[in-house]
Amino acid sequence: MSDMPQSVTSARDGEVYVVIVNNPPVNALSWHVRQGLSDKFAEALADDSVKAIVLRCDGATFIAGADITEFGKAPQGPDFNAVLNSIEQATKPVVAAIHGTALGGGLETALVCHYRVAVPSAKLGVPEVKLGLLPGAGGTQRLPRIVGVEMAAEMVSGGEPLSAKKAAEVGLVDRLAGEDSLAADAIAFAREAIAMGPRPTRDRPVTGDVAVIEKLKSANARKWKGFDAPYANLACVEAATRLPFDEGLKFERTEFTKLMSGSQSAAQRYMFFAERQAAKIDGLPKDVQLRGISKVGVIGAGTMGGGITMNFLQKGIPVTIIEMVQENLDRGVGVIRKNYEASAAKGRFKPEQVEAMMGLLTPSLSLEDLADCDLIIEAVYENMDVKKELFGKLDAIAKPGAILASNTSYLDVNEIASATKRPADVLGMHFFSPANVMKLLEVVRGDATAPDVLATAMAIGKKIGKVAVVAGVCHGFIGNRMLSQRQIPANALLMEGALPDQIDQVHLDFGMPMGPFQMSDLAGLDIGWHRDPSRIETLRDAFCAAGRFGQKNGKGFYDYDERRNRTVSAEANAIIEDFRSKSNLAKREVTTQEIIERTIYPMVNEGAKILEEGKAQRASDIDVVWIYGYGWPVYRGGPMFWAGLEGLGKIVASLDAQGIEVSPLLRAKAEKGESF
Ligand code: 3H9
Repeated sequence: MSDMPQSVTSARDGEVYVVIVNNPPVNALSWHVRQGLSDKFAEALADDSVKAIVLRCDGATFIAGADITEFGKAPQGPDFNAVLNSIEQATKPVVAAIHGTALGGGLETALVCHYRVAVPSAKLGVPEVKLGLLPGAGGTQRLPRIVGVEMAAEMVSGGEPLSAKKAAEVGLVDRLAGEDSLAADAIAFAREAIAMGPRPTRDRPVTGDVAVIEKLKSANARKWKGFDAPYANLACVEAATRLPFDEGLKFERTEFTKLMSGSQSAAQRYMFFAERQAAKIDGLPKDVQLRGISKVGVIGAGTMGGGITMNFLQKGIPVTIIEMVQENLDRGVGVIRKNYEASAAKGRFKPEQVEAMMGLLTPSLSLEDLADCDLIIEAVYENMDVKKELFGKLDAIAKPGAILASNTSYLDVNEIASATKRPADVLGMHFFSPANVMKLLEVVRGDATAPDVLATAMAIGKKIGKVAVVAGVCHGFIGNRMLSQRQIPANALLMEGALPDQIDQVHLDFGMPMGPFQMSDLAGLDIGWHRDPSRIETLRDAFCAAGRFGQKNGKGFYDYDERRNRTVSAEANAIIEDFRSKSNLAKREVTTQEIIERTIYPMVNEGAKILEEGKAQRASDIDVVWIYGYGWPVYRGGPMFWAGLEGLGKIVASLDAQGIEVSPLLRAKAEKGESF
């Protein structure tokens, strides 16, 4: 293998042989790393002058896992498990020296080492479950032999890493090294380990109580609904408690192969890269300089403005929040405090952190107080005239170079920008409610938006923990534009004989957090209502006339109790039936399949139109929007990925049969047998 990259090298420190991995960016276990490990360990073991071995990594991190880009391709290089087994069976003590993140296959590599030394800032975990997988290189069998069944079950099924300190407490790390002296400390530990000798993990007993597995399943039933991987992970840990090691490994292999060949893991691995891809902006100069954002202004202290504000305060960025009347300002600030205090009560913040965050907030009734802000986000009433007037005022107040953003969810950002003399500094930053929780941020690029303004908005989005996606100007941008293509046919289906509960249930079973009518009730049925109960032109008019406004007054498509639990409403269904009977449509049976074809296929079609119009940079960005903004189940990979699983040909045939204008891009891809 003459073209093999030199990603594994070695060094000597007396009787200690040091194996060094260097495979940027994250030292993933690509085929040449496995080959290098195999070669270097063989060399160390064959050399009688070597008494102990240290495995460490160059760069930012210890091994962060298997190389995900190799998954699904023809295998190359030595088998990972074979390499790990040979390390574990080494006749000389092996010490892993861990910094950065030891994740997945990286932690599994550390688990076959006989001892582990880590710097305090290191993190150790098995996040495979988040990729729809399980630690398939012995992790599910070796972890319970080191940290016990309880901790192992929690780690594999949740995927969250442990801090090195915690890892040291539970026996996963044998010694904490100095933050800046890992290489030397690991060598010193290896010298001590010569006397202790090898300690193969496979020979250690499994400890702990297997009952934890059922407890974890019931505690996470809601969170894991629809997912295969958490259960497969737990099945492997359970197997470790009753099977000999090699049998356990076989069990793990079978489960791993099942997950790896299934569509859930394919979707979740796709999303891993989609999320990272979304941060990349097409057509932007590489050397674009970001604008500094050290002070933010938010206009509007309602639900959205307050939620947006919280994101910045949490990252230590001061915010000036503006309202028009004192009472609303006080209420908005009060809600922010209450939310933080509720989080503090749950242990997410210390009380002094709450005070520190609130100390960064400046409430004001005067737009003039935004003069020193670097970024101003408008979150007021969704009305073009109101927004244009506001942006005109901001133009006069904001300092030169300040970024002016609108949180509009539908309106034309170009028109908003035209109200200023600096359209290059204007863009959309569309947050999703609750804005302090939902991870999606649609960054809407206006025709005139300057590259550095766009890049800065994307970067600040990342800084406040959002997954930011670039969208072009169109009604509803990416997410809401597609959402409307779900609501229109859902309403039509009610007129054909389906009931809200039936349609919503199909969406819940699909894995969505709520169906179209639950969402309508949440948003409020009276939005945009003409307020004349005698004028009933639409089903919504009928609901509002009957005083059914949605969750806000406990009555909408469903009835709600004071804890907002919903039940099917006889009254609501009677209103639907009454309205339907006045139409000329005959009532008929509507099937689950029809609900999917009528309400989900048109979303895919709209996504394709968004792509062909260049309003989204790539299909995977659309998927990121739906997963992080609307709770589309990640194991189905977003609407565009899912369309590929469903079959584009099937979707086009159904849309044709429904008389829907099919996107030329969708049709062309279907004809070529492609997916997005
Ligand atoms: C596994 O191990 C299976 C085994 O149990 C069984 C085998 C039989 N492979 O996230 P970043 C790329 S499954 C390939 O932006 P950060 C990433 O795409 C694996 N590439 O940096 C990006 O590329 P680009 C279990 C990878 O500092 C670049 O590295 N392990 C991999 O914010 C930087 O990534 C995991 O699931 C990979 N494994 O975070 C860990 N990882 O620059 C997955 C990253 O071209 N990784 N890349 O966009 C992570 O969680 C984060 O990347 C990490 C760094 C925390 C390591």
